[in-house]
Amino acid sequence: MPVILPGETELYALTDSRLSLGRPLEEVVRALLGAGIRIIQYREKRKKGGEMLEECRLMRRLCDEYGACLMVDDHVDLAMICRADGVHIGQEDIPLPDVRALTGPGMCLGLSTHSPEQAREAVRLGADYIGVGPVFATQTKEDVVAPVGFEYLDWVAANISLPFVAIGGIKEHNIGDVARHGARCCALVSELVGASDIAAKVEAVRAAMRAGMTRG
Ligand code: 3NM
Repeated sequence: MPVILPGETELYALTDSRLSLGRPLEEVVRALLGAGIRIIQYREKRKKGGEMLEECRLMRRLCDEYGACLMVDDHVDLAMICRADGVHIGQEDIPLPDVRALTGPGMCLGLSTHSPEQAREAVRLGADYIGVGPVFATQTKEDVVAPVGFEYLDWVAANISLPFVAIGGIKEHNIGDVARHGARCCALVSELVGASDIAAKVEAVRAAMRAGMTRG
């Protein structure tokens, strides 16, 4: 199955067990995939490698079942062992060329960026897509840079030809504005995994995003 890139699908979900209202990973991920999410990133900051690997393997099985793309945050080793479709890295992680040297050309590599300089560098380094954020303030990511607002998003939409995903504080009530500023894919953490009815939330968020695009 070919890797699905941001831009080919509107919503990109990330896991976070601390925000999932105590529900098991399988329940949360099945709800997301069942609601039509086609890119999902395993993102856990405080678990041990063994537990993370088991969870990545579970997500690989679920993504195969639903025909979805599995990304792993930071951990290139886990991504390779569980046969993820790709790895997402941040500015302070192992540099992209070193990750590429390990994975080979077949894996999708995403890089978080927060400025035009970082976006240009991501293109030069051969990222497959970039993250653009945080668009709004967020409590979900520790040590996050100040919100970049729409200014950086507008710049990326006008100047960068790579697929990109907007991230950071995106909710049902503001995703229409993000779409109007050129985002064709948005990544959400707390809004989706923290919803009591995940399927209903995915549907509402998707509808709000489409409404923003058509008003664009
Ligand atoms: N990366 P929420 S912001 C994982 O700006 C992540 O690169 C960001 O969580 C970036 O949707 C972020 O709950 C957290 O605000 C997004």
